[in-house]
Amino acid sequence: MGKKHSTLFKKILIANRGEIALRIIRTCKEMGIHTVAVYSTADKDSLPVRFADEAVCIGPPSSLDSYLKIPNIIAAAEITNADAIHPGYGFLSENAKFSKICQEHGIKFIGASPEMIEEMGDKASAKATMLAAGVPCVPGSPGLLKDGKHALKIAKEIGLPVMMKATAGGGGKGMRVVWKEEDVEPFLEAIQREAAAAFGNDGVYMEKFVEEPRHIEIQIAGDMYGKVCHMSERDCSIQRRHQKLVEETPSPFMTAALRKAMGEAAIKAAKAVNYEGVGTVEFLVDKHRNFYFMEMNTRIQVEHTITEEVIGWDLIKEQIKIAAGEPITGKNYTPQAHAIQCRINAEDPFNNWMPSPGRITEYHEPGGIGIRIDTHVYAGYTIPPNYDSMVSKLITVAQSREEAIRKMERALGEYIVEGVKTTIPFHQKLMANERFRAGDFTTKFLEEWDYKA
Ligand code: MV4
Repeated sequence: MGKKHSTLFKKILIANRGEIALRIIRTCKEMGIHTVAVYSTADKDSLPVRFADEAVCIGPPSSLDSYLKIPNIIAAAEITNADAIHPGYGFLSENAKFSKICQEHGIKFIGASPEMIEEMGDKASAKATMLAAGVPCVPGSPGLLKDGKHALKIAKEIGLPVMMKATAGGGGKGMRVVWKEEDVEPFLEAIQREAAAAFGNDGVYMEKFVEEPRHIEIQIAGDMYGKVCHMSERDCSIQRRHQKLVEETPSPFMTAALRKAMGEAAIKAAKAVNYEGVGTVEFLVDKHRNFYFMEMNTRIQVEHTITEEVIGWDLIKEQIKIAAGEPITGKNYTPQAHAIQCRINAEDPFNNWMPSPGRITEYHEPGGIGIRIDTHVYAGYTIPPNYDSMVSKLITVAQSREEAIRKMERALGEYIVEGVKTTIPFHQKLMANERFRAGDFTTKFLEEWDYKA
């Protein structure tokens, strides 16, 4: 796949918006690559539009008519003569059809091949591939469940509680925990129905339910010469309804032995599919430090920043170089510092996380050593109601976890965002929480913690 010689791109179109579009433009500028921003009419006054070399309007505010509208994006790339497209995260970043159409138009998609996206997007087939490659997986059904009787038989074999998951799901969609035998059949039918409607695929598989797991993921990179390396882990256990709120590296739960084992498993996973590009292998980790493959993400992730801060790599630059056919070093990395990211959203954490779009009337960013803010907002900017509500990513990096937390408290205290409600007060409460400070949390932490008290 791709060109064997290492010519970097002349012009990259960024098929995204917000902070990640700006983040990609910044790296392109540093690499001497021209940029094309695409934007919906809701984003005409955005910083990516202002800072890109060229900008093309691709439609009205609705994502379906703009950032997800493949013909408009391809037309923008052709008009501007872009030789590559960077999809960022979300939108078309893991869309096999888009990756294929880019290929057919001779435009390099800076992401996974259509085949890879399809294979990793089908969770049961991804799991079978990983199991065959020797990557630890949660014990469960070999492939899809045939019917209720088959499901009940397997549930009895592995023992309740079990989880049934739609093979086309992921990120928390199309899955249920089963605690009672009599629920196996009706739950299976419900997931099948929901999955058929949501994904056009009613395949469901089963696995043992891992109670109170941590979500720990390994950042990897692979090149077209078969070299793969890992950049250690990120702990993303602080989530609400499958939306990550805080990420950190290293994980407070990590040991040298676990990092080595998980890093090796992630590399095995990437090699099993000849992975090319930067990616993430997600694992569930139980209280005994058993770890299990969960999903593989073939995109740059929101939380890539903390890995950059502790490893010293620009991961967008790596993505671009790998896509252009450059080799990677193949060396594995261990964090040399501690980084934490708080996602600042325009939401009201004290009113059911209600979105709070609108005009930012006053804006002041914290600064000083060890502070990074990735954002596209500014004083006077209006957050449109049409997209996700992320305002910024506030990242601190320090020599120890304790220092990174103290720095985050200091930074949150200096951060002024007025005109919209934000999650800043929530993060302040979290940073002060004893269990958080002790690193004693799982993916159930936010459900259990009464942060309003
Ligand atoms: C699980 C699990 C427990 N046991 N699988 C959630 C998202 C999707 N990627 C898989 N997920 C889970 N799969 C088994 N066998 C618990 C979750 C889960 C979870 C995982 C990571 C982070 C947050 C979570 C919140 C609820 C459930």
